[in-house]
Amino acid sequence: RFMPQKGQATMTFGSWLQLLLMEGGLHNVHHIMARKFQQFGPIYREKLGIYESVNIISPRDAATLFQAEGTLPERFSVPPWVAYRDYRNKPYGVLLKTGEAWRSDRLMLNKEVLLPQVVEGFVPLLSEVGEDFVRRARAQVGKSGREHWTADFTHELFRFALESVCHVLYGERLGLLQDFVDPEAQRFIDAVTLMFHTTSPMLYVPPALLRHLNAKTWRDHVWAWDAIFSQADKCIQNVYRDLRLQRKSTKEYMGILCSLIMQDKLPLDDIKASVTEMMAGGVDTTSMTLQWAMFELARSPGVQEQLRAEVLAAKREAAGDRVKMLKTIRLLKAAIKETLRLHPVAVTLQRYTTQEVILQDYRIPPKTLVQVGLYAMGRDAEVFPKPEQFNPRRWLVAGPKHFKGLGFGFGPRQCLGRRIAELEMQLFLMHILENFKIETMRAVEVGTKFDLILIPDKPIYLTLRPL
Ligand code: HEM
Ligand code: 2DC
Repeated sequence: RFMPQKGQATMTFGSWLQLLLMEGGLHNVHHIMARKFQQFGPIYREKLGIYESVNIISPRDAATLFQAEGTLPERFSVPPWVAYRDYRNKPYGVLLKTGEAWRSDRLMLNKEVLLPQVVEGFVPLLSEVGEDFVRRARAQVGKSGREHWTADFTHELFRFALESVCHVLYGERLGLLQDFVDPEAQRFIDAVTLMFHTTSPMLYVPPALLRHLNAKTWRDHVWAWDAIFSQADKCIQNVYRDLRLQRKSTKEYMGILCSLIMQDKLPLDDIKASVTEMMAGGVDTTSMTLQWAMFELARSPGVQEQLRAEVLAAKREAAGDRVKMLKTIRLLKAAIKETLRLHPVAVTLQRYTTQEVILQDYRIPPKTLVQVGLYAMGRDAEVFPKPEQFNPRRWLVAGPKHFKGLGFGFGPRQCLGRRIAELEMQLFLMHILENFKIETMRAVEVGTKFDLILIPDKPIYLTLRPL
């Protein structure tokens, strides 16, 4: 049998436009998809504008898909991102490259950002930023004249995330956790948010068409990428100059960019393109995940206490050695997985099949776009019993977890920043749990909004109370 008759959700251009214009439809891609899985079952076909895809939800089907992906996996290439680079004649980094060009860049980058021995060197850099966040939070408590700090932490976490990723990329501090924030760095943060925000309305418009639109969304999108590229370029030039003038001391770790330049195995333009992507990719992703993690911990004080006990015990045993501590905090790691289950950054993972793949009793031909409904999977009761419960322990008990923890994707094309993101989040939560109780107003329900990445649909107010 070719594709399911029962599970068809074909969309005409008209009905797709309608979906976009429908109030909130644009921001509800994840809910719409979850509903379609309920309606049509675990495999259905859909057409969005000119793009056609087969959508799947089960970990077993995801396993089959990824096991057949080969050495040059390709995901859906976000059209406005491609259109911008072609419009401005900017080089692609690993995010948008394909084929052998992607592979050779990616293999070089892997050695500098994913290799365990190298990644261990990020620990002091990221831990330092976490400590500074704690220091800042204490100062805010002092200023408030009360015994706590209550706020919407979105912007604080954006700055924390950019400070963190820049510390490992450039080996330098930007000072974003001080009272005075460099307006250029702030502009970069705002540009990344605007870039994501303006991507979603143009997501299924063919790139060739996009530029001819001259719509406000496209102009804003171009403004945002221009700001991202120019700011990243300044940071890169600074490091390059310091390196040439031998202002960098070769004793300590000098950052990912320095290592890449000194290796001299990638052309500088390719290094720049991928470093720019990492700088931009390192802001909204980890910060939103941390915000959700704190929200869930605030709503589950019992779990929060268990995590704190684990962290404090680890600290005692490791005598404060963060590398050692990171090896024993299993529940904290599970809590981050659990956060990404309920609140994934990516609504789906996608792959183009290269060979025929058989999923259940459906035959999927080569060159088909297949999407794994990550958000829907995380909330499917058949995959995760009592899915509404935030229960990190579910990741630690016996039972199959095969292809269930896919928050960073899978295989050779998985998230390049995965280890940076994980360490950054683990260290941040360690420092917070050691110093503060996290609280929230229990009554407020917060939903999810699709803004290219998934984000909270309203501000989350959190309270940090010194222990
Ligand atoms: C790709 C998630 C943080 C840079 C991806 C993908 C996912 C993802 C799902 C697609 C993977 C696939 O197709 O299999 C996340 C999550 C993050 C995070 C959940 C944090 C909570 C970061 C950070 C950086 C980054 C901090 C930069 C340092 C990238 C890049 C790619 C990517 C460059 C494209 C890789 C390629 O195509 O070869 N990420 N990400 N991400 N991510 Fe992340
Ligand atoms: C968006 O239908 C919805 O990690 C689309 O750090 C399919 C799709 C394709 C690629 C996904 C994207 C979605 C969400 C954002 C992701 C992206 C791949 C990488 C990117 C998941 C699910 C992200 C946020 C990167 C971004 C780096 C960029 C700022 C240079």
